[in-house]
Amino acid sequence: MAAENGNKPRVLSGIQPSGNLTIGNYLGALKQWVAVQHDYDCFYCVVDLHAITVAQDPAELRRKTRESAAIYLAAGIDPEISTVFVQSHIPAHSELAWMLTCMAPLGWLNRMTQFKDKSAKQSQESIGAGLLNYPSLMAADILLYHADLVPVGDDQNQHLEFTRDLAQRFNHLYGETFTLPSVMNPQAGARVMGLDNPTAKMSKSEASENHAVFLLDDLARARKKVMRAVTDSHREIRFSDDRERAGVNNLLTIYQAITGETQEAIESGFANKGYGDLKRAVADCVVGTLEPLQARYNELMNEAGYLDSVLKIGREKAADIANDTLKLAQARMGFLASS
Ligand code: ATP
Ligand code: LTN
Repeated sequence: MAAENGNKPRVLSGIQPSGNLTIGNYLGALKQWVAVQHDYDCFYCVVDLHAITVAQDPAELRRKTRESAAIYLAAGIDPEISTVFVQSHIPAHSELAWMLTCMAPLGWLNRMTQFKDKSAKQSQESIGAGLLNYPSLMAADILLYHADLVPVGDDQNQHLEFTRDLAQRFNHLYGETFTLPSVMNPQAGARVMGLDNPTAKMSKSEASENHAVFLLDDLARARKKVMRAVTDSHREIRFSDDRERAGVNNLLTIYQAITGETQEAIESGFANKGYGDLKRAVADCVVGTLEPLQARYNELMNEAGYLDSVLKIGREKAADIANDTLKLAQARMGFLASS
């Protein structure tokens, strides 16, 4: 069952409103979302149901949910072209997630590296079962819309494999129902590393001060974070898989993801230059990305009612599709239709 608007294949993706969005979220996800929106029928949601897999303060969650939606628009998502909505506004996500949870083998869930990483940071008694079941909810998000493509950073590739496997299992057991989605990773920036610890993925939930540049960071602060990034004791500026050189590689990757230049052009541009020059160049292009985004963000937030009206239109459009798919899946699974 292919999803089409005109003849455009469909795209779906989401970001958790679990903190301040980072340049990792921007380069791994948002930037691709903006780039594909004219060529695909795009659905972008703020995945608040995913955010509660770790404890959230209610007032803060509400605030971050609006803030995240506004950042999508400020980054260049055009709500006239793309559908922007909040996951919890559409109950079908939770309903299909439960059906999929019941079919998801524990063995598959236990193998998810995101679950292993996040659960290792908490005691068994404090980990909610939602953290383990997280991928079934993500599968529901994607399958409800018959998405063909899912633009994400590469940390999500395993969840995409899981989604395909689960969709295949459902189709096999109950008949062709879901489209099998493919993952879409950016060429550069699929995994931006922490500035203070370049062997760990940059994450919005990491508390240390110089770990991440946030999209709404004050520009001077963003610059300072880049200038303080961990490097190494070598001198040569080149891309490298060497763990010891991960800091410089990360700075070069951020530069490449923002400028779109080839690795060869970047390396020759930095020949005979020092790490200070590299950091200044990266800081300039990071600030150059943040500045217009923040200006649009402030405008949007000052326009009373605008964001809420975008989310309402998005909800209506998304709900129509999601409810149809849910009904079909329920019928296939054997639920009695309500009269
Ligand atoms: P959290 O720390 O709360 O788990 P996160 O910062 O890892 O969150 P998510 O909301 O889980 O962010 O991810 C949203 C999108 O951003 C996903 O597509 C994910 O792959 C991408 N993403 C997140 N961090 C990075 C990163 N460091 N580099 C590239 N892409 C990233
Ligand atoms: N699990 C994703 C966020 C997410 C998502 C989705 C991404 C939830 N549902 C559907 C793509 C499609 C993450 O980045 N942690």
